Amino acid sequence: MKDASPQTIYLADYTVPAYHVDSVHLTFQLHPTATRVTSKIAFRPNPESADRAFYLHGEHMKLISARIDGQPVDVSLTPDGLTADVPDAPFIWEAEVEIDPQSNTALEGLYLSNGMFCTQCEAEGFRRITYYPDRPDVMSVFTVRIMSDLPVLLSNGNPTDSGDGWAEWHDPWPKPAYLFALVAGDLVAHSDSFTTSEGRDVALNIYVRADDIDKCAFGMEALKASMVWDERVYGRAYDLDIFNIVAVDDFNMGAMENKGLNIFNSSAVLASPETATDANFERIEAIIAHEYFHNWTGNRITCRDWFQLCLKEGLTVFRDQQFTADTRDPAVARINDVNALRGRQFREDAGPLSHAVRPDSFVEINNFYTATIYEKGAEIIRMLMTILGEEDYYKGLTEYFDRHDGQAVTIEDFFACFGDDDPRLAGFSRWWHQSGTPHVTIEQAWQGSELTLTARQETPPSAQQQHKEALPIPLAVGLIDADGRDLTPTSVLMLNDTTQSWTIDTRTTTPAWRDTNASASDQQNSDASDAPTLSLNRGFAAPIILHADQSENDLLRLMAHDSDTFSAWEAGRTLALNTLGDMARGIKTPSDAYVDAWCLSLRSEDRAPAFRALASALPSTMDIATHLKSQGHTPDPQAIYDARETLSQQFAEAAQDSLQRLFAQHQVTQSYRPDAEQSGKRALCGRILGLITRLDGGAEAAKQHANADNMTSQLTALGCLIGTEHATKSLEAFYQQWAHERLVIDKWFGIQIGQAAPADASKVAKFLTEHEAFNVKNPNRFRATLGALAANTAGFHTAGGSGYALLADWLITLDGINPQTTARMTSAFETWAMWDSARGEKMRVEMKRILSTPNLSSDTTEMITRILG
Ligand code: 0A1
Ligand code: ZN
Repeated sequence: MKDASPQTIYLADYTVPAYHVDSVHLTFQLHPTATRVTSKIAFRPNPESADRAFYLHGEHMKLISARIDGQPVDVSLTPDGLTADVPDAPFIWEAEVEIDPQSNTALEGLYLSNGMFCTQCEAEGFRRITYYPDRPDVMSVFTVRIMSDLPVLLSNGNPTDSGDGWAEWHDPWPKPAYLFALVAGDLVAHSDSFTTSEGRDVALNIYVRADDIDKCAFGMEALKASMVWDERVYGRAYDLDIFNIVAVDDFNMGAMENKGLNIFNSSAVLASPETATDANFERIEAIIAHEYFHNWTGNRITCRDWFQLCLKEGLTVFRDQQFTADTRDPAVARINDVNALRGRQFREDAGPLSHAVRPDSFVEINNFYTATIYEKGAEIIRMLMTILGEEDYYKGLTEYFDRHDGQAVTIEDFFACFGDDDPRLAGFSRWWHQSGTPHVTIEQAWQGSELTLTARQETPPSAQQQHKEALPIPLAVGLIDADGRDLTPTSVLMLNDTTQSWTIDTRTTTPAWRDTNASASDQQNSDASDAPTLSLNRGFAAPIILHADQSENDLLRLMAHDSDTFSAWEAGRTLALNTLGDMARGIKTPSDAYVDAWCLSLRSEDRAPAFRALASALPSTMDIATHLKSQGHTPDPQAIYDARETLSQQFAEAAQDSLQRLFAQHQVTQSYRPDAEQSGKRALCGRILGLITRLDGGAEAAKQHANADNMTSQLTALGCLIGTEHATKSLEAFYQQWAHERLVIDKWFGIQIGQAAPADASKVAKFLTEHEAFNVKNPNRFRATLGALAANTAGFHTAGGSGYALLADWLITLDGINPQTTARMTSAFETWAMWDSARGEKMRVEMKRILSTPNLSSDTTEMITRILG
């Protein structure tokens, strides 16, 4: 068990490690219930530390023996480690411990997954393997000997020697313990090779169970593309002779960037056209890139302490977003990024879990692998690039790699590489320290042909930070005329103060913005229909909530014509939010102009199918609820659900005449490729099939479901059929067809719950938790079931509270098995204050019930306590 009274850890308390580690030798004698780990570690007192206390982390293990410089030593065991008296000079520590991988259901440290030994050491899993100073600023060179009868024995670095029943690995690059990895199993490899720009030949392998060998080719291509991209764009080449990826069925997160031995959740690497959807392929490509890019941003340069987590995660997410934008359609990629940011990070930042990208304190670091640290962290790097321009951005990055290679550093070290005193970056570091999403209100005023734009920013106070300062916000602004032509190129206006104004004379030949002090308030809004229209926050250059109060006409113009594809989508989304919000409140029906524009956009040959698929989708129930809340209304999830249904039906009827034609026109006839072009067409056809189903009761979808030769088409059709008379038969057929494929059965669980009508969702979820294929110990299956319930907003938030109770029951059960996944899933309750008081209270009651569970983990305790506030 963990320490019973978890401590809050403060950034301000950081001190350098008392000892350096010069080398680590580990020997593993693998056994399912009694693995012996022998360590031989060379310690050296750190002259920069005044502290001589010798402390090693260690949990969940039995100490067999300990020696210093060959002599047995007495140690004092603490609940989470040990202390000992040590010489005041370099010394060799040797210890033997015993651990039990089989009973390790937490999936941290060394554990067993379907007979395969594997490890997860980030953030603090290594301390479950042996006694060690388990902190990221202790970096060392590791040599690892694995003894086991299993045929494949892997660790970090390069293989150095092997024999019957053993293998040895050596990693020449100093690394913190969180990047340690070991795998042993009955595995087969999909192999390839790569020659780096520096001329190094690298062996590439994806290790999987034999059944999965046909699902590795795409991942391998993605890996090679990532290697090429990082050399081309960031000048970073790979640095070992071998790069291994292993697919594991039981894994808490997506994947892990262990040096030279990435371990992946099988859902984040295995794919074949028959078993994986286009969205799966795209996610796999992004995660492979992400983990590979960590080799430089995370591994070669790592974090000094866990408060700096965004240093590696925000930067690496930004790099994987750039890679996806380069590999696929950049506008579509950006829309997907922003949808994810709003859906997870804005939501987090608006509630009780709001925290800074670089927090000042935490209890359980595992609870800080958040959307804020990852996604907002990436947005900050994006803004850095927007403000500095590409050339200076890459110059700063090169400086960072040159200056800090081999070190464990801080956000300040990173930021200093861009020139501490660059006036363009004044105040920029606040983005890392201040939590909350800034609201920016835009007013426009016309005087003749002159337009004055006034921007005002405000970040609402949050529980941990009452006072918020103005942030430097890059506002990317365009101006388009009545025919939709750009009057100016996109201009980046820097909003540094609380309020600022800029003026532009729209009649000059090359209109340009200039700073003004003019207040917009005494001037007139233009109501001339031929006045130019502002296109705001183009490309979502800043992660802000914009209040621009643009007219329906302006939004329709932007939706149809904006040269910034992201902003065209954004205008359509704003129109949809306004419409659905009003419908949910029962105060308005959709305007004809909006419905016509939506039909036009579905048919528009000028835009890529992938874009049209996104543009024709309605904002999520949660997005609409958030929108209503920001307008001061209490959202009713059922009313929002009904509004979405009504509008979708209206769209289907309005577009009726063109649906079959569009559906036929965009069918993919070539053999399956998961690339941007084909997947865009399938996404559009999927949208259209949803509309057709509203009109034909599912006949077309049932046909597609029965005949599909790829998972995207099959699953899309199955999703359409839920709620129709074809549902039961199709779900049964799907299960029979795919019962042997775990990742496909996860989809089967997820789609039934995710697409269930509100009144059915928790009943379906409960029924499926009793299904023979449900497995509480497998995080993917648990998420596919209970996570899908939480994501079905109207279904989870039914007025009776059955969704809340079911989730709470299962989180209580899971906590004793896997605290990390339990804690992450408590965020389903983070929106309690958004709903009416009856719902909010029911959510609080369930959270208190969880909290009162005897022996609740510190992970879950921290999360629930923070959410309750
Ligand atoms: N560093 C990995 C994700 C990861 C984080 C934490 C984990 O356990 C607490 C596991 C994996 C990444 O960013 O991909
Ligand atoms: Zn990462």
